[in-house]
Amino acid sequence: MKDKAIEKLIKAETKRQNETINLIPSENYVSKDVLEALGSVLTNKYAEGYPKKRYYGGNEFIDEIENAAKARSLQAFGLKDADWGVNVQPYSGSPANLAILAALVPLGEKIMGLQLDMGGHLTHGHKVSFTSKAWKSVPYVLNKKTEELDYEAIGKFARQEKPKLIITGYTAYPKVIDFKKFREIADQAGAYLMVDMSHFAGLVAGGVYPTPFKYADVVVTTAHKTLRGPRAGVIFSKRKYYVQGLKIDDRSVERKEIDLSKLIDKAIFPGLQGGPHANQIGGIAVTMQEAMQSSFKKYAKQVVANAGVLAKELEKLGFRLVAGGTETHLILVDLTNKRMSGGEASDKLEKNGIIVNKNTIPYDPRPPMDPSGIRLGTPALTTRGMKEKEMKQVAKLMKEVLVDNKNISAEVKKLCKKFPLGY
Ligand code: DSN
Repeated sequence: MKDKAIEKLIKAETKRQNETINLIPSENYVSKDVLEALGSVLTNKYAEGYPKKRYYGGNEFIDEIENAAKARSLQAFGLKDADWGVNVQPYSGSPANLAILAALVPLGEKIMGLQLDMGGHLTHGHKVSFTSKAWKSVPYVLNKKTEELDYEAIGKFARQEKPKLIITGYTAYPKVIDFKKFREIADQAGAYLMVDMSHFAGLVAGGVYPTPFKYADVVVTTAHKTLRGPRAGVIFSKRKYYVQGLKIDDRSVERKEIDLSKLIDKAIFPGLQGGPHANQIGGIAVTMQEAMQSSFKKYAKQVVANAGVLAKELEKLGFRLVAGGTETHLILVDLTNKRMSGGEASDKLEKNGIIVNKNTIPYDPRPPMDPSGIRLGTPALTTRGMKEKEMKQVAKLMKEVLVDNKNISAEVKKLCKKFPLGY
C-alpha cells in the first residue's frame, strides 16, 4: 500500500487476529476468495435498482453477480425461487431488519421481539433503537427460572398484545428455537413471523440447526457470522403470503395473496438504501457457494461439537452457564459466583490474548455497560481448525486467568501459532 500508516495498522490487525483466541460468537475468518471479492473492482460500480432494472449503465456483470448471489442464497438453504424472494442488497443486519419492519408493519403499529438484555437485538425494538420510535415495541422476556423461551407465556402475551409482527432469532441465546411454536403464536396473534437467523445461519446451512423456512414469513441473516462471509445482510421473504380478511358475506372469507418479496425489495431500494455494495454482493455469492460444500457441513457440525465441549469444561471448572449450557455455537457465562463483572473478565482475558464480549444475562441486576456475563462462541476457532482437545485447553486457560490470576499470554500465542489464519 502507498498509505503506510493504514498499511501498518492493517498488518497489526492481521497479527492481532492471528495471535489471539477469538471467542466472540458473531465473528469469523473469511476465505481468501471472499476477501478477494470484497477488495475487488466491484466496489467501483453504482448499481441502484435491481438486475435488468438499474438506474446506471454498465451493469452487465454486476447483474450476473447479483443474480448468482440470489440463486446461491436460495440453494444454500434448499429454497425455490417460486416460493421465496431473496434480497442481497442490505448493507448489513440492522438496515435489513429496518427494511423488513418498514415493508410489513405500518408506522406506529406493534412489533414484538425478545428484550435486548435477555438476548434480543437493538433492531428488534429496543428502546434506544429507531425501531421503537417508529413502531410500538412490546418485548417478550425469558422464563426467569429456566432462562429459556417460555412459549406458553409468549403466546399468552402475543394474544393479548396482538402485534403485527413477531421476531424470533437472537444474539445471545444458547438454545435451539422451536419455530413451529412461534408459527402457532404468530397465527394466534395475527402477526407476521420474522426469523433473524444471523447468528445461526451457518448452522442451518450446515444442517445442524432446524430450518426456520418451514414456518417463517420472512427470514433475515447477516453473512458474516456462522456463515463466514462478508459484512452484509440477506432477506428471504415468502412469495405467497395469504391474508385472511375482507369478509365478503357471512360465510366466505377472501384469501388475499401477497408477494412479500415485492414489499421488501421496495423497502430496501428506493425506500431505505441507495446504491448496493456490489463487492459485498460478490462476497455473498462466494460465501453461499462455500456454504454448500460438504466441508462446510463438517465445519458447522464441529462448531456445535466444540461449543458443547467448551461449555462442559467450563462448567466442570466451576463456571455457571446461563440456561444450563448450549445447543448451538454460543455460550453465556454468568460470572456472579466468581465475584467479577463481565467487563472485568473481558479485560483480564484480553490482556492474556483471549477475546470475548461482556454481555447481560437474563434478569441481570447489573447495568449493560458492565453486566454480569460474558458471551462465548466457537465459529472463529473452529474455522482455524481447532477441535475438542483445544476447547478443553481454552477452558483451562480461561480458568487460569479468571480464577487463578495467572498470566497465560505465552500459551495463547503458542496455541494460535499451531492454527494460522492463512493471512
Ligand atoms: N452485534 C451482533 C452480535 O455481536 O451478536 C449482532 O448484530
